Amino acid sequence: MNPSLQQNTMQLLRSLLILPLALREALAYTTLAEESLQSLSVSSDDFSITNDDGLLAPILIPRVPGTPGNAKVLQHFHDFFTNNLPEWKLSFQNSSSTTPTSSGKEVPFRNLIATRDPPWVEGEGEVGRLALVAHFDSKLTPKNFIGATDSAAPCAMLLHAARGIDAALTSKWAAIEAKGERDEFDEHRGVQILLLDGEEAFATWTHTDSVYGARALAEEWESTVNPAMSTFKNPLESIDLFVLLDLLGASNPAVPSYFKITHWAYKRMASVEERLRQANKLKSKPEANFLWESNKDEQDRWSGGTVEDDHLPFMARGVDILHIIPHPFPNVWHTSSDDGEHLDLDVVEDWAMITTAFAAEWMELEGYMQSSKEPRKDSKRTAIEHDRTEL
Ligand code: 1BN
Ligand code: ZN
Repeated sequence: MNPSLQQNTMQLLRSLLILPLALREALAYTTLAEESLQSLSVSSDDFSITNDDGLLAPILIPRVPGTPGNAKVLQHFHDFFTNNLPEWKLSFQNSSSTTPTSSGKEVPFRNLIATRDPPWVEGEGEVGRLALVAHFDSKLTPKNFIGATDSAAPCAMLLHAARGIDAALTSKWAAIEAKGERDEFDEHRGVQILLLDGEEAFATWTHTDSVYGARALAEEWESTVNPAMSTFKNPLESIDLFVLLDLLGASNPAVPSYFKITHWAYKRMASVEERLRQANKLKSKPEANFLWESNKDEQDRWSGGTVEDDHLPFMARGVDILHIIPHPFPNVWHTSSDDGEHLDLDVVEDWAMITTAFAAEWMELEGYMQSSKEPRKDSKRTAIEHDRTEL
């Protein structure tokens, strides 16, 4: 058989093998029960704009790529995972590029990747992952720009989500191993936090002056080959869904559903928001839900891809994207007023809770979200199975 025909045949066989899993995933998911939603909490200390021991305050500094502020924020992320989440595997992906303002000098860009996979998964290529993504660099101008919504607060939300699901992942995976069920293929699901550098343009946003870190990472992952016969041939294919948070933390955000292809995922997050509101777990009282476009249909306007951002190099390579960015953008966007003082901290905390609950549902953690190591006995009864085949 000629090599490319052989490759296509292998691809087809692999797709056929994966199909039952994809179908099963598409058919139903288990929501968090009311009791699990009630157990979620967000500490205001984490999102205080002055608490240096919190998640957010250390990011509220200028952090232009290649500057000491950028390195300091990266160190904050590294320390957070090392001190709180030792089971997460950390790696940096480094690149460099000249920019329109660097006078021919190379500027370094460093992305941080934090990954937690089931303990029995050895090596790459057999685990599909939820990627939760935000950029941590700040814009060169205006001088001393902080970028609190852009994207310090989203980064802090992701740290919160990682910590919020960590113990439940440990409990769930330990229970699976104890029951000897580790070979059930649908449990090969991991989670990844991508903190990306160099999203902002240095001069004017163009395809070459923007998303430096995301471009380098997507390129590298596309050419990183997993072992022969792997289910996923490279780390890009391992991404089940790329959830990009950006420009979050201002009052009254309205986030549309941008992509028809991932509208089902948008609806899952919108449902999380609605259930948290019903359970009185959210602090803000907006006129409409943040995620207000659940009921959109085929005929409506889908503006997917028109808001340029870090997802572009991934989307161009076939990754499914859920873009959580408000439209319109916050009033403070790219101004000196995008600072800690202009954040709506109720909204910030609400996004942190929504993101955590969304990740918990994605990772099928119902029954494991309490601090106890044992799954709750009633989890099967209280959780609701939802059909997500329809748009
Ligand atoms: C989002 C936050 N972006 C930059 N900071 C991307 C963007 C740039 C979106 C220009 C629209 C225009
Ligand atoms: Zn920006």
